[in-house]
Amino acid sequence: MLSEPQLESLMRECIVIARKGSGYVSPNPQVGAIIYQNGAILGKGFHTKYGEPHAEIEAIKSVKTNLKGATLIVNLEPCSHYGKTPPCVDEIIKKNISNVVIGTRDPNKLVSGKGIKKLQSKGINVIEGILKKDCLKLNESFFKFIQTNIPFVVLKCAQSLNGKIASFNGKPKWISGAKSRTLVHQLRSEYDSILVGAQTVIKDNPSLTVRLVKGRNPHKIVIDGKFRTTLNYKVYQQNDDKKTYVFVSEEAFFNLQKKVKSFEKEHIQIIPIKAKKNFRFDFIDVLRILGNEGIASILVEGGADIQSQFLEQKLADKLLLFIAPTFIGKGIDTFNFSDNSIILRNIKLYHSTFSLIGEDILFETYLKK
Ligand code: AOF
Ligand code: ZN
Repeated sequence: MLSEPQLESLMRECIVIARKGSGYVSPNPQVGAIIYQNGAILGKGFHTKYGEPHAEIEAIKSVKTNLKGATLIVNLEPCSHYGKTPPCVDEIIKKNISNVVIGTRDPNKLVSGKGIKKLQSKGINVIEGILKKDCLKLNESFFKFIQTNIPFVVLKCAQSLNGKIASFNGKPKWISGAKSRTLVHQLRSEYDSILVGAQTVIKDNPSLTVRLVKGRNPHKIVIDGKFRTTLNYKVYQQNDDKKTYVFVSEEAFFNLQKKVKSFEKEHIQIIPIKAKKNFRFDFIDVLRILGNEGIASILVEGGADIQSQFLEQKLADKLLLFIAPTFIGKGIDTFNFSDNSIILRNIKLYHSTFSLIGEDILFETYLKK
């Protein structure tokens, strides 16, 4: 049998090939599979697109020789259910594969543990937990969404050294460097959707599309309690089959029916939400609706009010804070909390890391629920 470092190295490669499906497989997980025998990799495959064959099937298809005695390495437990495709375990058994090495169990109730049990019942040797942490991180959106039907929420902010996202005067300007901007476009191409507030649409007029890297566009979501935005903004230019949702207060929805109709004519979905004070929402209502739409992940790109509300309402899963080596004069703070305690004890962070992206610092952290 393969040694632990060998298994880890093969699993690392599974993760690399799994990522090729990023942006196309959601709400399914990213999965990569490798077939190994007699000291060599015989074949590889990954889940390429939602509804298409699973990684294991692609890997098996890529090998023309007999697989008796071979080892299959895969970052997620092979499925045992009939979904859009038949069970992977049946194909593994049929091909007489002897060993299956797994990164993590599949949290999908239809599969969890059952895939492993079925393989073992046929005498297949199963090893699980190889690079478990990395495999969990690879599919963090899927893991949350399949268990809760609530999308995985990532807050992305770019600020100066003195904690500002923009100055009071002057045109909107990129604060972070070129490398960070490219990375943000990469993230847009990976997450299912991007969310911004009306204030950001009006002030910055962003397109919220993917331009700096090759990849598909995300769905667009605008939070606009008073329904102030108009069709002229770039965010409402439709250039592919991706959807645009605008969440407005029930009050604005009923008072501005003509405007609602004009948006709907452009295939933009206007969704009324019961608002609280100052036209603010309980974001869980928004997340539930988006979850039912099959949106598994959201990249929140601003502004300060929206980001702060996600944190205060404990609905963010992860924060990506880009810090550029620059100072901005009097301006808008990155966060604008309503709570005025010295320390917001309600917001708890874990797994914080720092990295350098060009000249910027990227602070990445997770939020405890
Ligand atoms: C695997 N390998 O490559 C993937 C798996 O509707 P289906 O048939 O595509 O099934 C989707 C479910 O299958 C998904 O929720 C997850 O539990 C599992 N995904 N499993 O063995 C794969 N993508
Ligand atoms: Zn499968």
